[in-house]
Amino acid sequence: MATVSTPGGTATADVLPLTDGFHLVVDALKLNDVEVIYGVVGIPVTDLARVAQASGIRYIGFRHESDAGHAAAAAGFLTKRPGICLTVSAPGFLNGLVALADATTNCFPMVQISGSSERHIVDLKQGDYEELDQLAAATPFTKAAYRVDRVEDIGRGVARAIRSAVSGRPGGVYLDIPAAVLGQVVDASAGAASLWRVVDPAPRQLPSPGAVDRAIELLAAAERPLVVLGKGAAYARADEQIREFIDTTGLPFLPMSMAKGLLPDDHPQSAAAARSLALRRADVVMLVGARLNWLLGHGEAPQWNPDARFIQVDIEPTEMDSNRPVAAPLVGDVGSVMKALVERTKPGQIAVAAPWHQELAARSAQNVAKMSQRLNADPHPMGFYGALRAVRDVLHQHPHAYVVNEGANSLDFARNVIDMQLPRHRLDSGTWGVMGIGMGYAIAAAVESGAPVVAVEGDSAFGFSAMELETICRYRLPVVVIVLNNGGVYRGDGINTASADPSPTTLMLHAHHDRLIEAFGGKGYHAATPAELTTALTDALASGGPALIDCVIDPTAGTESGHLTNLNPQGVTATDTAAGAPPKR
Ligand code: ADP
Ligand code: TPW
Repeated sequence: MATVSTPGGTATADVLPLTDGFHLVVDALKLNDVEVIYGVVGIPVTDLARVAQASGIRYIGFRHESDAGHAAAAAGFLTKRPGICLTVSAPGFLNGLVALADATTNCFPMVQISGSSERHIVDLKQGDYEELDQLAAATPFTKAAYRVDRVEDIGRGVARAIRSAVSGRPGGVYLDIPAAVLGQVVDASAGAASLWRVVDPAPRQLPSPGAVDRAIELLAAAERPLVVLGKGAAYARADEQIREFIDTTGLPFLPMSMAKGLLPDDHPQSAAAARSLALRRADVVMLVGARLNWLLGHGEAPQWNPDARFIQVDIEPTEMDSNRPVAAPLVGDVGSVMKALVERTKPGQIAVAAPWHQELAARSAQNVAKMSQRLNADPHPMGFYGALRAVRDVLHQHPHAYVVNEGANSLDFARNVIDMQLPRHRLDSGTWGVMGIGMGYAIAAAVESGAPVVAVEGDSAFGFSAMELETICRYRLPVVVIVLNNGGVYRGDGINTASADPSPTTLMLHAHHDRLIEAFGGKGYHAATPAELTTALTDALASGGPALIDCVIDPTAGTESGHLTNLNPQGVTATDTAAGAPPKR
């Protein structure tokens, strides 16, 4: 039976101790090991945050629910437990919903707990304070959505939300708790008895031996096998099993962006520097916690070998065959599947032919040489590569630092330039390519790990969550934000030929983002050369406190939509043409 906290009343012999909905929600969360809540307070959840804080749960108060939600989602990815986001009714709830939907899309476990208005008034649309049918609104964007209508169901609601978020394919869960339920007072012992701890919320899921052997046989017969590691593999925390499988088989592997560091980026079997060749030539591809979605060109030619055969390791059975036929489905959790693969592979059964390794190694060497030319070119004004070389080199001295990354060019270039040594240390815009995850993810990484965080941000991307600099300073988090400032969405040289207004992609060219953090007592830096950036980042990391480096980048650097120009439909009368911009593909 759970112990229960009370709203401050003292029990006497003739008065039964009482509790209420606020305390029961907090007790239920504590019972299920929740340590941090990310949120924004207001009616009707302000007391929930206070009670949580008094109970020892850490409450991190944000300036916008979207950022609190992104933080909760990142916490879910980093800890393999549901990140909790707390929002107020209607507008606050809706602000959080983007992050909840994004968590579902990214397969991160998260629970958004929101207060809501009086049910009977909402349901008859009588116009209550912040009236909205939140359960109905959340349902299409979530893995599961629940409402607690009676105080005695709080324990059940929390248990269902937690299990739904982390079991099977993780995702975003909505838990609606109307104000009336939060304020309802009940007998404390009955309240305590209504709570429970979820047993084994994310049970292991083992593949059948036949399915494992089928995959091994396919790999054994391959001439040019390839393993693709996705963020599901990073999330699974099966680091040892994955390492053992890759090391014992000698298979080349390709990490998706958030799987970087699962095996170190300088691992000899990494095919990252020969990515396009690897995709185009591989004849058997094993996807591990990675979907064959747009990020992998749906597995289709010309990016892929049209005859490639696929093995897919995924906890979600319906993911199989979503894009290409899967010849060897391995439905299960990554840890169990990789362990079974290691156990059932006979010594020497999977051997990678030397020519394939040589082909990949030769292309990698070529591409590394090309990349180092770009990195060392040092144009004036500074371009993305010069800046990112400086960031990469400083981060080599700080392998434990977390890297958060968003933007278009800032994302595409940094993903390739900044190598990772440790699993789950890189967080980025993810499956949807969302701008605005930056400060929320950075805050969660700092809060959950205590380690330094470096957020590499496009100037446009940064703007989406910039006000959370105040949150970073208020909690004195070890976050260093680098704004790659080229004065625009994508580029800073957009031209509007129709009127005196700035072009749609234009932002303030000479903005000093460093002054934003100074408003809150953080340290601001301004860097216009790689050397200045090196000094600033070194100093900022040494200081351990919040800092922002405004890094001036050539406004003509980068391309519209970064590496996604092919997805960008081109209008016939585009007025926002950037002078000298390379033609869109
Ligand atoms: P990426 O974007 O890195 O390619 P995706 O987000 O597309 O990765 O894919 C992640 C996949 O991992 C999802 O299909 C999800 O079902 C799967 N997944 C998440 N957790 C696990 C786990 N513990 N075991 C197996 N698969 C998992
Ligand atoms: C929630 C569309 C994709 S990338 C981007 C936007 C607005 C910003 C690119 O400029 P930035 O980066 O950040 O300065 P860089 O390095 O190219 O200069 N709203 C949301 N998500 C997305 N993806 C967009 C808009 C977009």
